[in-house]
Parts: sequence; structure tokens; C-alpha cells
Amino acid sequence: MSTFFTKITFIGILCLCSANLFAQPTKPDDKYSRQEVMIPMRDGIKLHTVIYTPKNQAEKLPFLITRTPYGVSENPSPEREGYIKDMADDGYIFVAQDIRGRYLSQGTFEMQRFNRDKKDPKAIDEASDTYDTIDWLLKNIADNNGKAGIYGISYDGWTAIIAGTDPHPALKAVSEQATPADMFMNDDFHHNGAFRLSYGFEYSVLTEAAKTDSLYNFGQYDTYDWYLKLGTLSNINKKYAHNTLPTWNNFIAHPNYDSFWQKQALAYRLDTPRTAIQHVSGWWDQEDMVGPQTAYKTLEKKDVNHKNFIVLGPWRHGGWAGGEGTSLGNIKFDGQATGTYFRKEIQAKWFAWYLKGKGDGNFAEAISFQTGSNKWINYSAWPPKESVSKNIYFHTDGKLSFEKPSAAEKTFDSYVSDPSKPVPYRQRPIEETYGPGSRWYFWLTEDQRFVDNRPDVLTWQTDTLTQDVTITGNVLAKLYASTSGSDADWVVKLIDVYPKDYKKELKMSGYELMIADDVFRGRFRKSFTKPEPITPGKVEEYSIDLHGADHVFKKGHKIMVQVQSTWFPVIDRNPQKYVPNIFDAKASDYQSATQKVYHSIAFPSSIILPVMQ
Ligand code: PG9
Repeated sequence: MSTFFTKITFIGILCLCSANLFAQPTKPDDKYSRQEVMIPMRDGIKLHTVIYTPKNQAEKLPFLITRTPYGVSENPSPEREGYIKDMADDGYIFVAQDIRGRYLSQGTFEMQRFNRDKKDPKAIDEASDTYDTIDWLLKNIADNNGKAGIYGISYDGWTAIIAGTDPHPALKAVSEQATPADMFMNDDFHHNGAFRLSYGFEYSVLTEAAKTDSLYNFGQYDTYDWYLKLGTLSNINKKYAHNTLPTWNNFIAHPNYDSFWQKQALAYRLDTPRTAIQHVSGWWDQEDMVGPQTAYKTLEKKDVNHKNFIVLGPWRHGGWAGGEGTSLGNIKFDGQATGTYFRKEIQAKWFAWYLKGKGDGNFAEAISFQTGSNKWINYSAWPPKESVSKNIYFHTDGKLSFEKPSAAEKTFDSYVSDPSKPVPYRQRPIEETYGPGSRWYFWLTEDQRFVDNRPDVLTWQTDTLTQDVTITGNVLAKLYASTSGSDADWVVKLIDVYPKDYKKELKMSGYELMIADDVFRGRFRKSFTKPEPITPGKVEEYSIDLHGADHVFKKGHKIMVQVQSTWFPVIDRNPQKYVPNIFDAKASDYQSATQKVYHSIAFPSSIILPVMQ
């Protein structure tokens, strides 16, 4: 049946875009002994674990652990896996574990399980499961050096960072890569309260539907039509899921930022860094770009012992794990092998220092691959102190400039947002997220010209830049807008427009590359816990965090901003008529609305850029 079920393990996801990751033959390696064990946890549940020990071990070695919901049995040995090959060359005992309730592990799976009640000695969570695993490994696996590190991407990055919140004393280093930090504010399931429909639904099916269930077959390659025909969100349970998907049911039960989302968020769970910790984030991560930035920022507040580090690179979700990383989608990085560099010069050296005392231990606080200039830069703080906030303002006639609007200008631009004709978030066909031929992996780098002529997308742009403009740090949109409806979504995109005649690579002439972007659900403008209708026609101020960037808009390029109210189906359609819970909205609640974006003296919409001096 559906391709949801046939190929998707996370490693499979990586494999789709990193063709050379598993290109080698699958014969067993001679360098490692492989054993599969069931490790007992404090509550008696046993977790399926694969351990690779180097055969000719000359010294006592640390453990490098990864814990996953995506199945460890298919993991190739370290020798053959590009992601950890450099570390394999250094020598570790590699451990991969199926988390509770997944694949060959016992127990029940809970999506991003909550913290346990520490007063109950038998209570468990992902941190205690890691603790018990490390305890068992130290006692049962010979010739270990008494130290452990944990690493992983996305869900596996989340299990890594959670392990560090209540670490076994032997756990010395955590490399969380693309962890989600807050599923209501950013990351996989919502952005600023706007629900990530196609991802949320398909991921719930992928992890929680019975593998034999054939109800989810889209039956068509372009899922844009499927989601549009679906109609209201309540049809998911009525027609397909029949209340069988716990994660989907949680979306419905928690439409606001209640304690369910708050207690799941890393801000609630993190305190001081209790091990050395490295956060890894991709500038074009289509799933969890913000998570590591938020996690770094949270821990940095109490990082008195300098244990908290961040690495930012030009990658899609997990893009650093395989392949050279010289390009992403259509974007090339001047031949720089950013993935190879990360694995060899950053990841391997960092673990070697913290787990083996190898190297000089001299790591920059923040290491970023600056896009546009295409070079690695070390910063002593993130965001760097040298950047200064500068507003770039919207004007009449689609102009964008660092000057404030004047009295002579028209005060707003408007468009009609029609939920029956939502703006596709990427070029159609919109394949199943993880389906065959899916371009999900690099949609954030797609040329935004595909929506340029839509009447429901507004565009402002600067004149051709006469000098480079470098932005390093957080980007914020300040939107002054009104709607004729009583709820509205605001999507804001900061775009680098390539020159019309781009000699360096002709086919990139005029390309519109998103540098920072996000959506904001209007009902949450005052509070994410207590949404409120918008008064039709009233101008409201929206502060929309577009997150980090480190980018040079080169001389000869232009800076562009686009605003729209739909991004479908990655974001569900806002009915534009306020209803208490959008998951219960009726078909008749979905209404067209006239949106006005202001650029007057009183309401000067702008983007606040972190400009490097
Ligand atoms: N982005 C995926 C995910 C992480 C955590 C929770 C839900 C989804 C992943 O790639 O693992």
C-alpha cells in the first residue's frame, strides 16, 4: 500500500537524498564484532540494542550511542556509514538502540515522552532509559574507557538532548542535531501555532498507523489536490484515521499552547548544560531548523562552564550526515564540501576531545557556514555581538528600503486570500512528504518565482544592491496588517534575488532564494494559550520571528519580501473566520478575506535585519 509504510525509516529518509551513503556492498565488515542484546531497564522492560565493537581494539574505548524510533536492525556498521565514518576511524564502541515500544524493543512508544516523576524509582523516560543503558554497557562490555557520548539527528537528536538533561555520570558529550525544541512554536508540527498539516498527518500515520492499513493511500501523486478535497480537518478521523492515531488525536485535543505542549518543550526541560553539548542546525532544515537554535539559546543562559556549542550550516534536515554537501537543491556552495567538513573537522574532533582527550579542545562557541559568501566563520557568541538591528521597510509600488515610509505614499497593499485556492508551499506536484521522487527535502531552497504572479502574494524589493549586505543573527518581521475576516495567517519570506544576468551560473539568473521565513497564526497575536478573534478591519501588529540567518546579499542582488496568507498543505488553511478549535471547523467556516498590509508612517511594516557592521 501506501509508500508511507514501505520505505521510511529515518535512515531511509537520509538515504533518499544522500545516494552515496550506502553505496558500498552490504557484506559484513571484518573490523567490527556485532552483537544484539536486550538491555533491561529499571521497570523490567528490555530495549533492543546493537553493539559494534572494533575487533582489533588497541586501547580502551568510549561508547558512542544513538537511540532511535526508526529501527536499528537495518543500520549498517560504522565502517560503512558515511555519517560516522570519521569517528569510526578514531575508534569507538558504537551502540544503536530501538527506543521503547519501537521495532524490537519492548514497552510502549509515546511521541516525545514526558519527563518521569522522579519520586517514583520505577518511573521511566528517555533520560532514564539512556541512563540504564549506559550503566549496563559499562558493566557488560569489556574494554570500555568509562565514558559515553550520544548523538543523533531529529528524533534521535531529541533523544540525545533528553539524555543530557539527567545524565549518567559517564555521559560526557551530547551532539544533538536537528532536535525539535517546541512542537507548537516551531519544528515539525506547528509554527507559531499554525498547524503543519501534511507533515503532522503523514508523520502520525508513519509512526502510529498499523502497517497493514491501506486507508491512507493518497491515490494520486500531487497531494495538494488530496488535501484540498479532504475539506475540513475533522474528515481525517471521520474518513481515514477513526481516532486510531494518538498523535493526530493530540493535535485535535490541544489546539492552543497548553501544558501538553509547554511540558513537552525543551525550554521546560532544559536547565544548565550538564554535559558538553553541541547543537547542529541546517539553514534550510525543512523539519527542525529552529529546534537546535532554541536549545542552544536556552542552555546558553546558564553555561558558566563553557560546555554549550552551536554549529550552523547550509543544510536540509540531516543534510550533514551524508554526501559532500557542496550543494542543496539548486544552490551551490562554491565547491565547499560542507558535509564532509562537518563530519571530519567538527563532529569527529569534538567527540574525540570530550570522550578520548584527543586534540586541543579548542572549539569556537559558534561555527557557521555563511551563505552567499560561502565560507566557514567562527563566532565567539551567537548571535554575534557585532550585528546591529536595522529595519528594512515596505513602501508603495513594491519598494523595500532602509528609509521609513513617508506621508506621500499609499498606506497599504492588499490581496484576497481564498481558502479554496490556497498558495502551494512549493511547486506542484507536491509529492507525499517521504514518497517517491519527493522534493520535500529541499523545498526551502526552491525558486520563489513560482508564486510571483499570484494575486494573493504581495512582493516588495530593494533596488539592486550597490554593496554587500551581511545579516548574521535573528531576523524578525514587524507586520502591521488587517483582515476583513476574524482570523488570518501571515506568511513572511525574506528572499535573496539573484541578478537578472547572473554570469557565474546563467541558469540561476533572477533566482529567488528564501533566506528566512515563517508563518504566524493571527489568533495567537496576544497569547498562544488564549487565542482571540481579530476585529475585522482593525490594524494589528504582528511580531514574527523568522529565526537565525548568516547570509550575504551580494552586491548586484536585491532583497525581497513576500507576504501571503496560505502555504498549503504544509500549513493547514486558516478558515479566516474565528472558531474556537480549527480541527472542528465546518466547511462553511472557510471564507475568503481581504488582507491589508500597511506601510504608512503610523504602521510601518518592516523586517528587522541583524546587519553586520
Ligand atoms: N522530524 C522528525 C521528527 C522528530 C521528532 C518528532 C517528530 C518528528 C524526524 O526526522 O525524526
